[in-house]
Amino acid sequence: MPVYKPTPIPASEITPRPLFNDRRRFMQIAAGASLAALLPPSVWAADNKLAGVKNPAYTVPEELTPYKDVTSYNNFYEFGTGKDDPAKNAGGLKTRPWTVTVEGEVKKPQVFDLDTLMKMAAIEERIYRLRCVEAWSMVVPWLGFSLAELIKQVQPTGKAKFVEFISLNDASQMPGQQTSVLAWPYREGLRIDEAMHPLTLLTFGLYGELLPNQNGAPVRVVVPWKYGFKSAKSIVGIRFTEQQPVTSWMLAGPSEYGFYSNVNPTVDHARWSQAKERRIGEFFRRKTLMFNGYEQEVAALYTGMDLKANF
Ligand SMILES: Nc1nc2c(c(=O)[nH]1)N[C@H]1C(S)=C(S)[C@@H](COP(=O)(O)O)O[C@H]1N2
Ligand SMILES: [Mo]
Repeated sequence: MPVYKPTPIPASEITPRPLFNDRRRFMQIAAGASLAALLPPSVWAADNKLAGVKNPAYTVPEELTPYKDVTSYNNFYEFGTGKDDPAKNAGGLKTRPWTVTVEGEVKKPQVFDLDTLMKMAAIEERIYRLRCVEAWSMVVPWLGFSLAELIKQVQPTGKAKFVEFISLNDASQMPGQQTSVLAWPYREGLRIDEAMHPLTLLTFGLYGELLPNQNGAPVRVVVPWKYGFKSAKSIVGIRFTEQQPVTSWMLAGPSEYGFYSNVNPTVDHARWSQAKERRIGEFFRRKTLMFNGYEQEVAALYTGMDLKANF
């Protein structure tokens, strides 16, 4: 499977981190003053901003999780297993140039470069809950468009029953890949109707800017009714298959991480209850909602299915 191995990148080519990662905080500091006037042109050009039109159909009534928490408390095992490892270790990830290879059971297989991909449809801002299998959750203003836009363009064949997502495999940039804590590359998958569901977001940014590396730059999926690990980061491949893909987490713990992994307060994880969760920044735990609160939208995908057996 050498297809996704990128050419090694010399350290000299690694883009420096932008000077102002926390744009909101900077705006507060600059309150009243014109931001552009305060910044030399080179710094302004290095800004990672990404515009998205708010889509009022996709929002939740809860408060947003602060930017600082969204970008400093992460799971991204390619950069280490600690929650603060991705923010510490992902700074050097080279996210341009970047391509996503779309292949398998499609009439129009294609290698998209990132810029082409980002222009495929209008970027929207959607506020989604994301709940980790470890019973914490966040509310994040993501930027992207429905993955369905891409799927329609490549035209799946009649045999395409599943979609597999393959993350970057490059131990020279991803120190966590020097250990075998997971089977690399990180692989995830969805049934094709789940992948086509309008909620499934091909995601390029959050909080008005391009994805920080620790959140899966330059492109990831966000599947808000499933446990967080289904939302694969730093994707380089999307493959359409007839057979259900075997994911990295299924290999790591077949009894603990199923293919579906829908958020479900009535089906416990093998080692802990899933009935409640802690919203990052809150003290009291809240009840976990069926399908993470997206029951109205997605329950029909699972009509007649035993969700205990298909965990
Ligand atoms: N490639 C890759 N994608 C990944 C992971 C990972 O380790 N590697 N972790 C997953 C898990 S367990 C969660 S909860 C979410 C976290 O996304 P966030 O850091 O943007 O909140 O990313 C998911 N995507
Ligand atoms: Mo997670």
